[in-house]
Amino acid sequence: MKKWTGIIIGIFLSVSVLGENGYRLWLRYNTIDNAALLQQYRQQLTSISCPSDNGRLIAAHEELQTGLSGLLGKKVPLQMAVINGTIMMGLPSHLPFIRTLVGESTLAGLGNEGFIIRTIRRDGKNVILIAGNKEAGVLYGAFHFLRLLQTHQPIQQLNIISTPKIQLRLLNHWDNLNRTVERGYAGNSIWDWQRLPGYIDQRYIDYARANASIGINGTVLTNVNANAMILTESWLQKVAALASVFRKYNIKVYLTARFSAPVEIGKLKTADPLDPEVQRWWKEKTNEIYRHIPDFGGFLVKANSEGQPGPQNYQRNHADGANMLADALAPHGGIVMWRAFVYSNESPEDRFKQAYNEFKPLDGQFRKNVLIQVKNGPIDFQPREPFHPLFGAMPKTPLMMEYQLTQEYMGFATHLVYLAPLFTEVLNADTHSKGSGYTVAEIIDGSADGHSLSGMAGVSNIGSDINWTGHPFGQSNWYSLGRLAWEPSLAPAQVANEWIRQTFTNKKAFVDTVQQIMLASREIMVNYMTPLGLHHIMGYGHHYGPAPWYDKAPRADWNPVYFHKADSAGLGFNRTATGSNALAQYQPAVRQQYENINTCPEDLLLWFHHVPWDHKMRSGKTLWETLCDKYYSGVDSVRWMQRSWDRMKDLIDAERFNEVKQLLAIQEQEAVWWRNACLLYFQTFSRRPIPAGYEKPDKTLDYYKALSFPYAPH
Ligand code: GCV
Repeated sequence: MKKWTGIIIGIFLSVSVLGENGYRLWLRYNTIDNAALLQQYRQQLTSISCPSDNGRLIAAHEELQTGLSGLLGKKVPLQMAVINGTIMMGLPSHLPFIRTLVGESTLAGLGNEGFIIRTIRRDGKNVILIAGNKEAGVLYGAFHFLRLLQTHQPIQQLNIISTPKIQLRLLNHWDNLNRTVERGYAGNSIWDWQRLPGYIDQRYIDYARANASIGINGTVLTNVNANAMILTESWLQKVAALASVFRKYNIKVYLTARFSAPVEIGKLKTADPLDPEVQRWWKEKTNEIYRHIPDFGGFLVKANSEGQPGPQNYQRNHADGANMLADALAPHGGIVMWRAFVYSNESPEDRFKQAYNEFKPLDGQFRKNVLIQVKNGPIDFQPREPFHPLFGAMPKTPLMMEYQLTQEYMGFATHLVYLAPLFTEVLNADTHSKGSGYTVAEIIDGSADGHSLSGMAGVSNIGSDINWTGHPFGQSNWYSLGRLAWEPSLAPAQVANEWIRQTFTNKKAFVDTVQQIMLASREIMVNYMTPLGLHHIMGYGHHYGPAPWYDKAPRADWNPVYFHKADSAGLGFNRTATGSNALAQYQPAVRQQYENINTCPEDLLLWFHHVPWDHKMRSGKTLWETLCDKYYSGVDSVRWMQRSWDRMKDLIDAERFNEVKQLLAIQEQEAVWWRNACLLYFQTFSRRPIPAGYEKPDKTLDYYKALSFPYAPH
């Protein structure tokens, strides 16, 4: 009773006093506001039973009870150790009839994390069964069932089987030990290291619930620009405290391993991966970690990239480094995620090509418990990138996907940009590997090459802001990562639809309009920032706003001018055989399509070609005219988003309506800034007018060049 009162008070407080501050994410569980549906659900769902009081099912039945009680607006009793509820949850070991009902092979197919939700007849009444082979499956089934109710789906005759396509579904936090977050735009790190391990913030539990609800089963707590201190005894105690909160929700903890840790905290003279002392140090360190965290997941490593230490400091290669760590982790079942985001300070080679050049020759040389973590595109999380050429090029090595949820290059936590269309554009790309053609999704889910290890990670956009992600719509990108890692074939429209219904409301006028805004938002952002395949033309260091003119960075490939190559002849980076020949890294069918200026998709054109200003695009207009059209259409479309959002005023709470309204107004100003700054700058090369009929930039290029942002977050 006491606990129940607490929940009621919690719900009351968050709705009435705090209002809709976004803290509850997509797990709001407000009482269903459709009277007929509410009555139907209430009649059907009168009790939950769990045949075992096995503590490992506790998260599932707690969530189901909290969720149902909120959604139905009345307490739904939970009965332990009986089997007569209208919802029954459990494992075949508790409910032996599941074996015959579902069949052994279907059950086996569920693996450790899959679930079934099925309407069955028992004792003359309909019962909804939520079952899995293992506790994790029941947990995911409970969340799935709650999603059905939150999105107002019929539940009379359920027959759902679901298993994740990708094994490791992770968030990567770029969180530092001093609680700053690299490229974080939503406040400080949520890990309160100072007060850990003694103080368990409610946020950790809610973070775990949110992740479990979308199938995320691992979290890398620390920045890839790593600090070795996290591997010391007192910090491992803090990590262990977090791990014990997350365990109940099937979430494993991973850490970033600083390659030079044996020197920095181990007092060794070297970190050479072939040195026996170094190998022993990592083995002992790993054993120590497992003493603290018996189900520790493993290490994520950024090595020999952007100044980070790595095996190349000792004339060894990435496989030598990864394998040394893999050997230390293997006895415990841990894995290494070794990042392919490498490019060297010294190399004059097109940065696009460097990861492929370093990793492709190592295919087949990594231990079984190593995955190579590859960013979705070859440069760095730009608004649009072609798929990374490593996908499909390393058949003997499991490659995992790295997306970026935090919007480093996409307007920070200020711009409304729904990223699922970007994610699926890459997943659905045909790599043409092995001739017959496999999509990127089939490479990373392991099916193309028969790998059992598979993974997808998103660089987290989470911080201490009350709504977690800064922009209320940033939550949708966290949500999408989980949903698409579970099932990469989900359509962005479906993911958006269910997120909107759970996060805001099921009202059709709202759902339809906001879904349209979300689905269009990524292309709109591409249009006002980097249309037609422009890339990496943002402000130096902080990456805020446009600076296509910038050429003062200490290294060439940090300068926008390196990437757009504007001159009086045209615009874009020639990566065909007459240029850097990066296209040779793709399979022939991809290369042929992209290297022909007439068959290259126009939205990737300037990634691969230096295109004359008067080049006729497929519309019959010139490159310059089309560039102008795109930039102007981007701004116009932000104004369309604003008008559409304004119509939503009476359909949702005032708090979130106003937040988004204000953010859209800034987005509009910044879109104008991007458009004007970029067109005025490129115009100095094209020497052509902005077509008649378009509003003229109201500021000069010099004005834009003089803007400075010393305190922009980065
Ligand atoms: C964590 C980009 C970002 C860096 C980031 C790096 C990486 O360069 O700007 O902040 O470092 O990518 O992914 O390692």
